[in-house]
Amino acid sequence: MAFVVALIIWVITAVSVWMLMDANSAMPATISEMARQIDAQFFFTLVVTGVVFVLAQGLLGWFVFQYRDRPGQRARYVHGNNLVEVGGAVVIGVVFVGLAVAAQKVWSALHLEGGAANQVVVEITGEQFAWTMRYPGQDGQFGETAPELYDAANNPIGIKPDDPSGQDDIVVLNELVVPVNQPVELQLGSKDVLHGFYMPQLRIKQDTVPGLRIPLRFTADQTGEYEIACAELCGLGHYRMKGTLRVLEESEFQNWLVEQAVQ
Ligand SMILES: [Cu+2]
Repeated sequence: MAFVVALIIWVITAVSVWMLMDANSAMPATISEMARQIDAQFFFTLVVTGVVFVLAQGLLGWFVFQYRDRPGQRARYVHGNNLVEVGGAVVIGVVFVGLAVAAQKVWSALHLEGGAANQVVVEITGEQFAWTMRYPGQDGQFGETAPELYDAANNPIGIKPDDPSGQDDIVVLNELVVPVNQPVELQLGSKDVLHGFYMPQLRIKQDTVPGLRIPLRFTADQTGEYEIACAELCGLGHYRMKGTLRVLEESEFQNWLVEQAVQ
């Protein structure tokens, strides 16, 4: 009986490892260096914790079998071992702090290291149930906005008509267009509730919060069309809150900007 229990533990362990490896290889393709670094970070964490998981479950099964109820063997009581307990806690602490410190590099590149001279800035505002993208136009300045000017059909984010820096702002619904191999800074916000701005191929998922502007940076290195999803259950229409990320060649991107400005 003890052997059957041990076997069940080992089988569950093996199936878990197989499922995680399978899920890991089923990730969508990456289109930025940062996305690949994030994947590497996840994979490293998975390997470290996976090895510990297999060792711990293997030992558990072995103990179940080894110390089963059998004739002539009396129960043994252990009242703890300070060295093993403190040592275990220290090793676990070092592993977790080490993984967290290693991940800071990617995190800070995503959130803190902006300001490249040639960066494209796009403001993104989530609302039930759409994404509004705004480009600052020729002057590089976003015009001021005011909630009382919200007008779903003509002025979804309420740009003040009398602010000159807002007059050339380009507003696009549900479509984020960026040039390839050029740094992009997003400024994420929300009009109503929490939304989750999610671009799977860039491994970027960031909640948008009313009243906050959250910066995010990425540089896409492959042209193409990719999905943008809302990753935060934000209301009845959540399922249809999606957009498209289009990564274009630099010249195509400039043409697109000109086309948008004419409209
Ligand atoms: Cu949403």
